Amino acid sequence: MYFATLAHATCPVWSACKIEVIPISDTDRAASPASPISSLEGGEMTRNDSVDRFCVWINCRMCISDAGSVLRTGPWRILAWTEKDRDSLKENLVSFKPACQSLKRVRVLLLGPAGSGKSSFINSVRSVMYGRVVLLPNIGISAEGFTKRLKCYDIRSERGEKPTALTLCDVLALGDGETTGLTLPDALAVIKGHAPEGHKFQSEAPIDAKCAGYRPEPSMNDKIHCAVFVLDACQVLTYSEGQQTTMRRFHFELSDLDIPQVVLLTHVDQVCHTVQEDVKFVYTGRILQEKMQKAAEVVGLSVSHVFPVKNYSSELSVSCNTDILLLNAVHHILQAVDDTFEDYCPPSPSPLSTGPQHSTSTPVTV
Ligand SMILES: Nc1nc2c(ncn2[C@@H]2O[C@H](COP(=O)(O)OP(=O)(O)O)[C@@H](O)[C@H]2O)c(=O)[nH]1
Ligand SMILES: [Mg+2]
Repeated sequence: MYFATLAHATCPVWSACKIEVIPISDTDRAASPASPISSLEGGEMTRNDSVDRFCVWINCRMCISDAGSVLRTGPWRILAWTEKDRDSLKENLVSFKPACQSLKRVRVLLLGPAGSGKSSFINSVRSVMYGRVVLLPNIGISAEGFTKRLKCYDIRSERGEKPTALTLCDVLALGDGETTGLTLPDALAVIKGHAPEGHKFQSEAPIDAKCAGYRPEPSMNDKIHCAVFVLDACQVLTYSEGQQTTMRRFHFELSDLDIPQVVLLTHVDQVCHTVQEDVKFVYTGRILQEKMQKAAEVVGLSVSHVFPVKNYSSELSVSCNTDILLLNAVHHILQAVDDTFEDYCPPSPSPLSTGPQHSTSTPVTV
């Protein structure tokens, strides 16, 4: 049995690829870094030859890639993909309680350009929990974004059950520059908890004390505890300067307020055929890795803050691996909140605890 890798890692076409054929028996792999026993230049192969060899590789390692992507020796991030893993991720969300005791629920604000998949992410997380694809009337195509109001969605373990500690909040899309879409002052009013549920965003009427339902003194639980930038993997290389400036500006201001932030990269099924077939290959190809790097750059965060997801957009039933990718993103969002609030909230009461007291203040806005 042989294991084939692309030695010419950046080459986007078969004809320019160099294939190395490496023995893959356990003893060989354990003994030393695999050394090729034969090496072929792509130009020497027919397309069928290379496909055959990759099939061998697929059988060996369950890892494939598109032409234009790079075959790697394994995923660059590890996720477990069994139903048991999906169920335990789900259970973790159901039983999640914020480490900061004064925080009853974690309110997550989804920010991003129109059509990036913010509303679909909410539907998808609900779909995962209900075990069936949920159809909410919040998805639609419109240049400036379909969502015009602040709408917060509780995430329940099942329909009719009591909500988990996670609430996902949808808002008007970010625009191109400062004159369109969600403005920074309006976003900050939402984040600080002043904007009432259902508030309709209007560029000519910024959120202020004159708005109906304005909360002058929001409680900690009215505020936003994490901002999630939602970017479309198909668009991430072509977002305009204006869009990129807006996102970096939001990132800068939110960081100043100590609001944890992560990036969701959606539409990953549309950039890689292999991932379209099965999202468990999401961390094996080079194309998506590059898109994740670009997404991190666009916002100004590191790649470790970026999580690829595939939203439920065309299918009528949920699938285990899509669920896992979505739940994994949710897990990291909740962890980012706990990591941030750990420094602001008192620790859980422990009768034996005599350690130093934490600050009881919270992030600037909270
Ligand atoms: N293939 C695919 N389509 C998606 C994905 N996420 C969203 N969509 C589609 O993209 C379009 C815009 O999504 P929507 O959630 O309304 O974007 P929003 O404006 O950010 O709320 C809809 O047609 C969705 O079905 C995804 O991960 N994969
Ligand atoms: Mg929307």
